[in-house]
Amino acid sequence: MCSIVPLTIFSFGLFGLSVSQSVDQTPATGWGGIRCYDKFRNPQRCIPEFENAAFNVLIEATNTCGDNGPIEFCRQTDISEVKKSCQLCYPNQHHAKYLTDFHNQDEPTRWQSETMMENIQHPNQVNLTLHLGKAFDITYIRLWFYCPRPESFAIYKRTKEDGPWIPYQYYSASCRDTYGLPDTTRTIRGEETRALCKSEYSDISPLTGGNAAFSTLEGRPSAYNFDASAELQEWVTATDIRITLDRLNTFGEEVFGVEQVLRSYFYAIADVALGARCKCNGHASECISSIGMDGSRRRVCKCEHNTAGPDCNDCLPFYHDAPWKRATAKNAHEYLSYEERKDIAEIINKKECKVDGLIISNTTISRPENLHCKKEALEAGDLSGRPLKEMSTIMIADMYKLLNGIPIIGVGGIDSGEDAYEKIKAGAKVVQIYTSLIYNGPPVVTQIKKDLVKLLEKDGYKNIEEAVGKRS
Ligand SMILES: Cc1cc2nc3c(=O)[nH]c(=O)nc-3n(C[C@H](O)[C@H](O)[C@H](O)COP(=O)(O)O)c2cc1C
Ligand SMILES: [Ca+2]
Repeated sequence: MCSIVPLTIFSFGLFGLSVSQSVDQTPATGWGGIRCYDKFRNPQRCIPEFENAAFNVLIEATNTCGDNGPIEFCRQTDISEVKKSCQLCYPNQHHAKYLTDFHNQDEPTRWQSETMMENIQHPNQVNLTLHLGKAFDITYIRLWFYCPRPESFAIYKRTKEDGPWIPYQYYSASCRDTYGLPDTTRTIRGEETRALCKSEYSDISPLTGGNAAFSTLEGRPSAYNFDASAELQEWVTATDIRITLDRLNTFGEEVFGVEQVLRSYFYAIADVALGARCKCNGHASECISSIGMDGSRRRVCKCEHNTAGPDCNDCLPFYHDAPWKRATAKNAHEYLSYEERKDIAEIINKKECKVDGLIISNTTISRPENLHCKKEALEAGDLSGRPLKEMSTIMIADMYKLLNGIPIIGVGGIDSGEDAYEKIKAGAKVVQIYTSLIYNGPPVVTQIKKDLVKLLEKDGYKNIEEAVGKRS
């Protein structure tokens, strides 16, 4: 039985992430993305725009002031005198939706927990959980407190919706006692996906308006070579974020158990921002809303480069000729790399694989610079015919050197006896035409054969076989 392996000349590749430390308050979207094709329709690594992925996404809170009926809370108004002014909070007044809403910076809306009087202090904890609905590449997580920053709190992430919670960062004035970790700001190579504990944000001052910003790549040495670090690419990935508020900061006077004092200790946060890009592995410049089978709305990458899946993490059906890869800054992996071509040749060369021939190549989704039809070049779809000729001839010559005599069927832009001869000299034993047949009809075959005979004679070859692979 005869088997033929068509070898398409495309493949896919990887991408990195810029480190941003911006902590602006809740912009719905930020800096733009990068398109997947340049103006000549050549593929390039693309990325969706930078955005606040938490904006208007509902955070689940395990405790909210007023949820169990109105309760009284008192505000710390001055550090030295500790004056207290008390008021009630009502159901929905400090709902978790106010963590991610759009508000006036001067009068921010806020989520607030119950107070120490309702026993929210350590060892009890309050959790805030954010489900993103898909994977994002997280650059920073920023919290804007409306109370003193907690004495201890932690950030966790999930990389799959049903996966385990993975520690991302601990903040504590008592790192050792509370989390069993040293107080550090840097990791070392080999331990770059370890969550650190920092005491940086754990002072009781300021009493309100303090920020805590966690930059996912800060203090991690491979951040400067992010493209090559599979470890850090995984580290920045998250589908869900959880903040655990573990211990309230106090002035210490709560030990006397005075109700008004206990009512002055609670958690309150005005804003949670997540600086991130929708994770599309370098194969999409946009993340769009999609309605699932169950009617639920979620975001998915608008995949290009013949990829598919919510994160462009797979090849489209019938585009599995090359293995799936992330796109890199240097290479969107449109073409098979030399290593990949070598791998393919190695398999084909094995006798037990029983491959009788290789078709090189199929069409291209790139747009060579010398295309005359600039307008049509902007349309989506594959390109065949003359613009493909040189690309496929180069691929034939390359593969000819790697194959141990497995016949190559040369195809791509053959229009004349001269074109066919070029393919033969590059290494093709047989040639195939498609586009030219459409434009010129069957007589083109007779013409090609006649011209080919003349060219072979001119160079002193008795038959096609003798000319195969003779390109200098
Ligand atoms: C309209 C059209 C349909 C094609 N359909 C197929 C196909 O079904 N399977 C395949 O392997 N190649 C297909 N090809 C690719 C051709 O076989 C050929 O590899 C490619 O067009 C390059 O050769 P050409 O420049 O002579 O057209 C198609 C090409 C065109 C233009
Ligand atoms: Ca708010």
